[in-house]
Order: sequence, then C-alpha cells, then structure tokens
Amino acid sequence: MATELKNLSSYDSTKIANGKGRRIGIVYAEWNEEITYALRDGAVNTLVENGVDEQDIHLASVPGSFELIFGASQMVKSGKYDAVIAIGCVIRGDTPHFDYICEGVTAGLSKLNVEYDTPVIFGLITTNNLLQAQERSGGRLGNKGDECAVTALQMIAQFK
Ligand code: DLZ
Repeated sequence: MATELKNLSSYDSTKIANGKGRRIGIVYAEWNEEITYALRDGAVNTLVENGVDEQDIHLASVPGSFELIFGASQMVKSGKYDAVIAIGCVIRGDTPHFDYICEGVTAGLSKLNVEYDTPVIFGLITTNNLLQAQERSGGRLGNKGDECAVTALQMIAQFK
C-alpha cells in the first residue's frame, strides 16, 4: 500500500456510483479489534454516505484474519451480495506467522475473485507495527475501510 502518497479516505463522491439498492457483505476479523472495528465502521459510513441502505449491509465477524477466507466464501456463495468486503489487520511479530497469514488470506480472497462473480474487496491491513495500522484506520493516512467501500461500489457499477 503506497499510502504515503494517497490518503485512503480521499475520493470524489461525484464520481462514485450511487449504492441505492445494492447489498454488501462485510466480514471482519476480531483480532486487532481496535483497528478492524474502525475499518468496518469506516466502510459502513462510506457505503451509507453513497446511498447504500444500512439494512442492506450485512456484517459478520470472524476470529482472525485467516478466517476471512471462509467468511467471505460463505457470503459469496450465498448469492445475496453485490460485493463482499473482507477486513482484517495483521501486525508483524517475531515469528513468520505474519507471512503465512498474509499469503493465505491474499491467495484465498484472490481465488474467490477468480472463481465467482461477486467482487471481494481486499481490506486486509498488513503492517510492521500498531502505529502504521492506526494511521490507516482513521489516522494520518485515512481509513482503508472508506477505500474498500468506494472500491466495492466502483466494482459493482463497472461489472454488474
Ligand atoms: C494467530 C494470529 C496472529 C499471531 N496474529 C494475527 C494478526 O496479527 N491478525 C489477525 O487477524 N490474526 C492473527 N492471528 C490469528 C489467525 O488469523 C487465525 O485466527 C488463527 O491462526 C486461527 O486460525
């Protein structure tokens, strides 16, 4: 994420397709909840600001980012949603666990995008420390949840 050059919350609302009548699934991880709840709330607020009815946004939590794959997969396969947003936060630790989770989630969500017709938006923050995650979840660099919401609406408008 080259976000030093781009505020994650910057978008031109006149260029975003209105989301009225669109149904969005958001699956979010409980791990690093300070961050993921802020991302989730950013996504919901931006969807609503751009016309999506709150009752058309379905939230589901999973324990950790690795479970985003299963959660997003269930949402996609349900056929209920125009787009699915997967939100998580993985912070690098002392072991290679970070790499396995990031690679697993990336591969799993990518596979869903290739195999099904519902866009799955990648809202996984992968950072070296907590401060970098805070900066991207409503801090200095905006909120990646906002960016995911805008991306979802753009993908729906373009392909559905
Ligand atoms: C185990 C683990 C670790 C070490 N770190 C994170 C993290 O930074 N962010 C996150 O979302 N989840 C983490 N997890 C939990 C895994 O995603 C997963 O829930 C467990 O390995 C159980 O499958």
